[in-house]
Amino acid sequence: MTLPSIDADPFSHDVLEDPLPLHARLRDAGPVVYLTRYDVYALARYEHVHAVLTDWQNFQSAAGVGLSNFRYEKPWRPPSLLLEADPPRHDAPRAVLTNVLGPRELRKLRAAWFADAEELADAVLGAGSSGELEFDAVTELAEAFPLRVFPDAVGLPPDGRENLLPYGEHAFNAFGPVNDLVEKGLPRVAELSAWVNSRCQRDMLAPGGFGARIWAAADRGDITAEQAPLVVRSLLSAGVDTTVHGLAAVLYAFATHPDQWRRLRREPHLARVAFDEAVRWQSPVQTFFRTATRDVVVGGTLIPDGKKVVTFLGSANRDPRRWADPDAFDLSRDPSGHVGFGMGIHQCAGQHVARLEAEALLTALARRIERIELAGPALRHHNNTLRAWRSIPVRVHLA
Ligand code: QZP
Repeated sequence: MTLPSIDADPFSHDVLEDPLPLHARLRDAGPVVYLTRYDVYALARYEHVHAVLTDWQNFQSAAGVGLSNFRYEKPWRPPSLLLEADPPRHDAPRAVLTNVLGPRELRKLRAAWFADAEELADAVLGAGSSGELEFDAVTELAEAFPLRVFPDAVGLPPDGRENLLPYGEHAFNAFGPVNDLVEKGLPRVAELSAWVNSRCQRDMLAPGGFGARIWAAADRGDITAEQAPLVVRSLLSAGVDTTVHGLAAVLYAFATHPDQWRRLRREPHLARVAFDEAVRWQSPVQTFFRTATRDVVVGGTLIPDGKKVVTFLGSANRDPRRWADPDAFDLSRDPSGHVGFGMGIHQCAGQHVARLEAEALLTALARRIERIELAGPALRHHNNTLRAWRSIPVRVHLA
């Protein structure tokens, strides 16, 4: 079989505005498609995305999970001990973070985060009032809620928290090519990195938080004291923008699917399914790369040693070979098995945190809002990795 090749740019503004046509084209062209512009092998079908993500022996992360190949290029920051590492080096930091962000630890946060969501909902919607109002669901809810709960849970001091979103924004752009999106971030990289790195130190992190628990793991010898700040850095890199755009995705989904909102109001226990279905449907994290560690065959195609492959998570999550009616946002569906949180040994370590945030916020909103609809055009925010929103103007009718 000859390898289909395409010269499209997945990181062009056209595609970032609406990636779905490119996804369909890639899936239909074959199991593996060569992207001439970047000399990488694209996987866009569920079966092959899943296969590559669960095969860390043949597809390593230590050469970087963006376009840049660390075999040949110097990374923009010291590589992550989790994301950009393979077993065995990956395993101790991963075990520590999995434990710190695990269900057991999160049960302690649950009541506080539900109360925070109630407070935020009251502040945005006006306590006790009725009628209708309009606001931007991105700034007022999707950004406001994670910024209210997550930095406190990490144990960050109050100053400089406004740096978290711009740092994440650049980190996610930096997984793509050095295009205009990366270039516009460059002037602030040194300053933002210095701020983030300083906050990873032990004396910056309040007792009881995720950060202090990572340092406690270093005291126990589960990781070294040199590793601890980099594990904290993973929290600060991956923990904010992702949940902002995950929450934006589910709010957009409900604003455009009034029947599904009515169903959530009747059956509020569906909040968690709704969030996972929105992560499948929008895939806030769109692409991740791996590097072939040897000549390896996928879907009948040889991928040469050292070459980059790019997995299109958003495409796998709407592959009609895997999902019935993939473009529908549907609370009746079982979205489990989606690759929006990745798959395999690197699958999102913070997914329980993200789900808890979503459950708290949706529960508070479902109690108060009878109907939510778009009050104007929702605007995309272009990022090389994130499927993100700049603005989602909504009108809500209060219960
Ligand atoms: C970013 C890190 C969607 C993700 C890949 C997000 C992410 C995860 C980990 C790190 C950064 O460890 O720095």
